[in-house]
Amino acid sequence: MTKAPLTLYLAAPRGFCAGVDRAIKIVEMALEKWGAPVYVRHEIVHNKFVVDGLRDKGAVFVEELEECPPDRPVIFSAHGVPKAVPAEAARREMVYVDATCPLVSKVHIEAARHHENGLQMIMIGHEGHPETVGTMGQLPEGEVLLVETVEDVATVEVRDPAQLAFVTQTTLSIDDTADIVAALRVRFPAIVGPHKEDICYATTNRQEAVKAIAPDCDALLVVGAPNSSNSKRLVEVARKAGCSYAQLVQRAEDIDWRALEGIRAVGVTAGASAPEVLIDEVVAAFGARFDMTVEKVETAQENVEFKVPRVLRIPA
Ligand code: 0CG
Ligand code: SF4
Repeated sequence: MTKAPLTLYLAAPRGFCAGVDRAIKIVEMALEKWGAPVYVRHEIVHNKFVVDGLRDKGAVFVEELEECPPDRPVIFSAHGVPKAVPAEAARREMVYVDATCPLVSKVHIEAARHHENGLQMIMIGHEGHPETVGTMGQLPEGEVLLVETVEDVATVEVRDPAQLAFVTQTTLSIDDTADIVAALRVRFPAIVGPHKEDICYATTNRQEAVKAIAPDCDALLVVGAPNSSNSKRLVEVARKAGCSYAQLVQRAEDIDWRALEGIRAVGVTAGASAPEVLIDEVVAAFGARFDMTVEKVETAQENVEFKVPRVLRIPA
């Protein structure tokens, strides 16, 4: 049987960002330095394949610090933690390594600075997401108000409109966040905040790359996990940019081939926590079924790298 022709647009940048790369390295280096088990509070990054691989090497994943024995090292995930978590680890005299992405830590510092200046904080983010919990947890309970949508802006009750600042989650939709920030600036003209928002370079670049390919695609697949905020945003961006069939897949076995019957062009990208081997697997699955031509579409180049914490760079 002859295979149908298919153009596969491979977005770039896609996949691992510098913060994810660093967080995974931290777990690997901690295992080398201290041996197994090393505890990790929350999935180090939101990807089952990555987590399973580290578990095989001796990492133990837990949700709360209380689940860790005091005599084993613990690592905090890339998404960040409330201030109370390292404080509690220190109180228990635990060895801990913070794998919070430096770009998330930057937002933590911003929030703390505004608070010190007497400003009430608004956080734009998704309720319950670990990054939002971590950033809000930099300040005392009740000091940060959460805003998720433009509608929330209309109803949020602030102490003093003249004494207000905002920060954002790093993995939001650029366009939706711009609308929320604009609504905040209309309702609270004195609000202080970053020039645009706190969305990171990796989130920005992956969304831009999707926008470049989506209009030409009959379908677009985002390799990523259902709990990965930045990956889910890529699906939404693809749909908004004109590709009505955009889906999140964890790996090739999740692809619904019947839904893809008759397509001539497919887009493939991946969230910041999805390893390249899973993208290769998805591309290979298309190659097995179609007479495929791969076209790489690169909209930006990335050369960001973050060092691992010093404790892991010095010998045991
Ligand atoms: O995109 P979120 O914040 O959900 O995290 P993920 O682990 O998927 O990727 C980057 C990080 C940290
Ligand atoms: Fe850091 Fe952005 Fe990657 Fe999150 S998505 S780990 S903020 S670089």
